[in-house]
Amino acid sequence: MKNLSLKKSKVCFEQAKKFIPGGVNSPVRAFKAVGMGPLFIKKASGAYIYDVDNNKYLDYVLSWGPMILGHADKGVIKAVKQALEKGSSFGAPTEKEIELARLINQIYPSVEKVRLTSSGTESAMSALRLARGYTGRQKIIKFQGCYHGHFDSLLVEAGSGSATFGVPSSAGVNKSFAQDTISLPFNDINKVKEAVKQHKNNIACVIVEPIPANMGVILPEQGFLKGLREITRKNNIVLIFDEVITGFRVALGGAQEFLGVKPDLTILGKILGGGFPIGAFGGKREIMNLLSPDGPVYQGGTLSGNPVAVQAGITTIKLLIKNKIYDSLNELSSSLELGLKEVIRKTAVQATVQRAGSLFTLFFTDKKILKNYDDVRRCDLPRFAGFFRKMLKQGIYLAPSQFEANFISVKHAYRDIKNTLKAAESALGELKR
Ligand code: KE4
Repeated sequence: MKNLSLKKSKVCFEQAKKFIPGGVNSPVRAFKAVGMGPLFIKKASGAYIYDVDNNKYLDYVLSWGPMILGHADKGVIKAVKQALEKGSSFGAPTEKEIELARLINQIYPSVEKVRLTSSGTESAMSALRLARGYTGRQKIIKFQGCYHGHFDSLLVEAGSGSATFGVPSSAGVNKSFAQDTISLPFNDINKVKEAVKQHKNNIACVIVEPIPANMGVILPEQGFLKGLREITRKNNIVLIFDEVITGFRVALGGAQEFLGVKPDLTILGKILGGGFPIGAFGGKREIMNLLSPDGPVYQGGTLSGNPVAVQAGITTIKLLIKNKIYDSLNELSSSLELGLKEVIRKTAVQATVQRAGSLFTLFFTDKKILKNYDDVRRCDLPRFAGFFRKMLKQGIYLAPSQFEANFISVKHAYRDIKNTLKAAESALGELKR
């Protein structure tokens, strides 16, 4: 397997570290979990991404999800250019925000009203405050390995980057914050029942990734989400679905459409902005009406509803609807899953694949099914890192952590799947030896 020339990325990394903590603006990009320095990217187009050493890779990270249409989609770029020519930010309401809010409500009927923000973290943080304001209660329930951005209350046994570094709870998070966060194993409805019984009437919300992707892709067991819905409804607890990854990904209407369970509040992001900074939180009118300026729960943002990001989102969503992408995207994704399972069988490496729509993770484990964070923590992380590096050398750019998901775009073709499977067979074969 040829060695990659990453000379320029290495030089960039040294320069970046002089001015930027860890040389990156988001930890998981540092590639620490895969034992190498990060790639510095020069450009991307369609399903491909190019680094500063002119290496070309098939991209399964897609900016951690947003680029479902592929990079540099011509329709999105044209619409964004036109929006940009009218000015980039006004700090005042625009008609386009009404159009995007209406689109979200049409696609997510549970979202009767929605507030736009600039990131998933900002949306999760605001949704939590709103749930506490609405219920007058303090405690929240989240699930180990689920990640909802870097808000203090939610950086307790979180997934994604914080799991990647084995730092489930971040430094700097006040004990008082962590004390109000009850972190339970995903897929264990009895633990939820026990926690609700123990902290009766003091739980404001349950926040969950309905299909967790920040500990790799974990599938909800039959009845788990329905059980959450029943328990929260019975105890007047706000059920929050964090659909920042699953929204517009596993189905146009996200996991709530895919699995048929409706939350009280929904958090959106990533695809919603088509690659531009955006987040959103929304849900029942009676809850959302508590938000300032009409209600007592304060929330705001300079660039919330930014006209350029909003236009990118509207264009992206309209293209997803017009091109009816989900059946063919899911078929392509299924062919990759089945192909990888066949390669794992042939090479007899201890690994398995879990997928939801066009979201998937290859786990290095002897387990047939991974149900929660503990299962993922037992994976063979060094073997994952070796597999990642061998795939990268063959031009396949996977998510650089066992605790992340991979994403497929409409620009990935069957020949790309074929090449991925060929590279995986060679990489797994080498790992086996
Ligand atoms: P942002 O603040 O990064 O826009 O969104 C936070 C967030 C909230 N909820 C879910 C389910 C998420 O997955 C995320 C962010 N996802 C990570 C990747 N797993 C973003 C990548 C990064 O942190 O650099």
